[in-house]
Amino acid sequence: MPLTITFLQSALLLWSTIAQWGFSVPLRRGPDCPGYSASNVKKTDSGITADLTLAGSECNIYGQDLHELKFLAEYQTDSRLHVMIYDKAEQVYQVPDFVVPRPGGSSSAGGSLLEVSVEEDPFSFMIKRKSNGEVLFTTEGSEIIFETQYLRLRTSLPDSPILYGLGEHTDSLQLPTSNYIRTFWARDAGGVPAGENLYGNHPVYYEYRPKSDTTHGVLLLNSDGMDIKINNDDGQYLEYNVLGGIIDLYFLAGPGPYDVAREYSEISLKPAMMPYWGFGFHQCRFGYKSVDEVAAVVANYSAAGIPLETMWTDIDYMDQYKVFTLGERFPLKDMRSLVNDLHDNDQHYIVMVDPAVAYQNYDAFNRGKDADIFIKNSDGSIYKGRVWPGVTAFPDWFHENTQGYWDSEFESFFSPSSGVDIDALWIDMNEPSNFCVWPCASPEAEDEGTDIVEVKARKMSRQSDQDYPKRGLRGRNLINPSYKIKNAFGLLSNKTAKTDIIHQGGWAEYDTHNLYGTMMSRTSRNSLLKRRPDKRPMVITRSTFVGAGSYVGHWLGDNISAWDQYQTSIRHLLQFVSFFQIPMVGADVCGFLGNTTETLCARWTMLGAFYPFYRNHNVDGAISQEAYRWKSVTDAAKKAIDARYRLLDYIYTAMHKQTVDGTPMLAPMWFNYPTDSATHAIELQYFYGPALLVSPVTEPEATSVTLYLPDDIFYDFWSLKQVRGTGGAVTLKNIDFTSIPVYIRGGSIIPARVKSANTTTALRSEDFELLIAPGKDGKANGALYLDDGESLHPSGTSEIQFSYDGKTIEMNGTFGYKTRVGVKSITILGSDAAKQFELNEGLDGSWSRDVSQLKQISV
Ligand SMILES: *[C@@H]1O[C@H](CO)[C@@H](O)[C@H](O)[C@H]1NC(C)=O
Ligand SMILES: *[C@@H]1O[C@H](CO)[C@@H](O)[C@H](O)[C@H]1NC(C)=O
Ligand SMILES: *[C@@H]1O[C@H](CO)[C@@H](O)[C@H](O)[C@H]1NC(C)=O
Ligand SMILES: *[C@@H]1O[C@H](CO)[C@@H](O)[C@H](O)[C@H]1NC(C)=O
Ligand SMILES: *[C@@H]1O[C@H](CO)[C@@H](O)[C@H](O)[C@H]1NC(C)=O
Ligand SMILES: CC(=O)N[C@H]1CO[C@H](CO)[C@@H](O)[C@@H]1O
Repeated sequence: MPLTITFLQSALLLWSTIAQWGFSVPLRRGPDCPGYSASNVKKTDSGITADLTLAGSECNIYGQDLHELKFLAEYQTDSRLHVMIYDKAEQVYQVPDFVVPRPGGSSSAGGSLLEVSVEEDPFSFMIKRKSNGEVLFTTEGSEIIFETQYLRLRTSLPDSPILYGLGEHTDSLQLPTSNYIRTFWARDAGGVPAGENLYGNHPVYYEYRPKSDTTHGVLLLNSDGMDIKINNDDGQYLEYNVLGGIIDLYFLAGPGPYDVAREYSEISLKPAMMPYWGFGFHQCRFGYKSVDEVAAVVANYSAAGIPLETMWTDIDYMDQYKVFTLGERFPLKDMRSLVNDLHDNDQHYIVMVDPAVAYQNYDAFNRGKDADIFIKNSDGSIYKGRVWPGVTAFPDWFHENTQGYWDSEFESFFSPSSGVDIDALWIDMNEPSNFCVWPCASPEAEDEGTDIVEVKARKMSRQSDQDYPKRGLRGRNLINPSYKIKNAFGLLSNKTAKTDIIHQGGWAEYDTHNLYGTMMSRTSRNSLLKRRPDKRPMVITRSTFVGAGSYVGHWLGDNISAWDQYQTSIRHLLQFVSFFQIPMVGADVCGFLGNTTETLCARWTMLGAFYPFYRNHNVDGAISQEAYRWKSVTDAAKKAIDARYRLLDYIYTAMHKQTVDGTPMLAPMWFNYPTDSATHAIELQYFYGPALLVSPVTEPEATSVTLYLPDDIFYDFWSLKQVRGTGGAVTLKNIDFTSIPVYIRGGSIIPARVKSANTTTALRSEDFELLIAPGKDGKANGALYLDDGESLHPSGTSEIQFSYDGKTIEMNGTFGYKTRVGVKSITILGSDAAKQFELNEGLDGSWSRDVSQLKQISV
């Protein structure tokens, strides 16, 4: 197949180009340090413990070596092994359990899929897969360094390892294996190229081993700044270089990629279920200058006949960008009537809230000051930065009063009876972002310079170590540690909160910077729950850490209206949904920064319909890009929303499953075809739910696409025609700008609404049809989850399975959700034209029908 070869060759070419990006500095192994020797090694059926002692004189390369450590390996479940190396005194910072609750659990070596072993002198540890003895992780041959401000841990890996994860990044989905550095330090990073640190931090990787067809995962649960280096200059390895904290590793045995994702969800916690309406189409932009303009956009969507589910407002609504205020062009009376009109039409409203509170004499600031919730300098004064409103203070999410403060600001400002009655929330700038460049000596000055002043370390002021276990060693240089991670903003404190800040309770910003967005996320979710205790909150955040998905969704940040970013959005999205358990994710449709074009906007509007979170959003000053601005984009939006809404229950079901057991609702190709090596690097095609393969046109202005179809049966979603995948490339031509190639995977049953609607509320009264796409064995199955779409704890839910064996279509399951809606028809796809049959069954109890007895309604 020449096409296949060409396709793979170009993929390889692209691959090597990506692998060569940017990193001119060769990675070198750090200086040799003595490592540790183990004593008092105790092996039990549930794991291993040992004492570790520095095995020579201190090497103190980037701090001071700790002399006495402890090693703990515990089999927590049959597929999860926890390994910790921590200081004997337990003073070194550990990610607080109340931010990322640990799963715990105790199981036995006998039942485990993994096996841990240690070498005593020099100390090293090794993790093997028990079934085949394959070494998954080993520190042998590379001494562990554990210093006050530097940890180094290296595992050797097989040659050309197949690795994924380690985000948030915009690099290739399958990670480069040489000269590659991933930096973990939350950063406000608009429109950046690949290779730099971004908003969120998820130090977990997934590795596929082709020899055994197994996948495993490794999480380093550590929130300090770090560089993870992957290189092959000294054998192939992956090396953690961390600024502090402890070595806290979770090994997940898989053995399949979906298994690893589900196992990871036991640590990250299951994602929060989103409201049904959250899957509707959203419109936003930065730069709507008045409430009238916002209302006009809503009206124009309606006039254009494009279903708009939710209208958003960026920071424009505020008075001079001060949180919890309304600007003069957004008067309360008009805001309330906008929201009422939206609600009357079953539409929704969302606004942005930033963490930074203007340092000015106004209510929100004064109340925060009274509640003492702002981050403070060592002299007790409020720490100042500069964000949208000018000089700002930042809430300390560790402070015991902050939740109450945030709740009450929400309660009054977003009051249903007297405030702006929002339906969900958007939180931004929570890395936290600070426009003020280090040293930020006078945040009041607009032109705060970049002069480097002398960097002084401040000693942490604390009563005694004993009072603050696991909160961080004293006496560290919290501003300028000697090990330099590759933060694209340089110094750790540059353009964010100062890292020598000590939060209430004794935690240093140095150690907890990467948690700021997630702590704000949780606090904000709680505040929404306070307002509407029975309703599922939807919060969309920018900065995330391990576990954030259990509170919030995420938009991919400030992208550029450019074709390459449209492409990047796919791999960026997959990271979050498939690897990090944050499923409610989407990129700004049509692009954020710069001017979009009609063709890009049309394509992106089609693609966005297959993101979990579907929102058009644009920057201030750029040309307008609402879907109704161009004829082709209007057509694209109508067609895309029509398909998305008919499939809404299908994807809602997939999301529900992820919230229950961690099965990713979106998957990269290789998750479904791991043994097909051609799928490993594919990042422009993906599965939307278990059954739909999305393969958009990706090249600028192109109307054709060459895609890969594995050896399997597929059906074109639009024409319902069978397409036999052969494990090779397929070139599609004449794909106009209002089309997107989508395939149904053989073996699937998709419950779809018969008709779309103008709102998701109206959609809920439409009947279903079943699209039955038999696999190679002629069989198919699918699922449908139903609930009221909005309750936090719905009183009745239905979990329905459909199965088809070639003759009989059957529905069974549980039927707690009462609905008048039923299943009107089934459409059976095949090598001939699809056949549709009348059905008229309900969704309130099991049934089974012989297809040969059904009345055919079309040929
Ligand atoms: C809404 O549509 C009208 C009529 O086409 C147009 O004049 C106006 O500029 C549009 N406003 C917005 C905000 O889209
Ligand atoms: C801070 O970031 C700016 C880029 O935004 C850079 O020019 C400057 O050198 C950085 N300063 C430090 C101290 O890293
Ligand atoms: C966007 O288009 C507007 C209007 O044509 C133009 O004034 C502006 O410079 C453009 N912006 C960019 C970033 O190209
Ligand atoms: C949606 O509203 C438009 C008018 O704006 C109407 O023409 C169309 O029929 C409606 N669609 C549905 C599915 O109700
Ligand atoms: C429903 O049917 C499927 C396939 O026939 C079966 O695997 C499943 O156990 C059944 N579930 C219930 C709740 O009866
Ligand atoms: C900071 C940044 O580059 N953000 C996003 C821009 O858009 C692409 C795709 O939409 C994202 O993947 C980027 O991460």
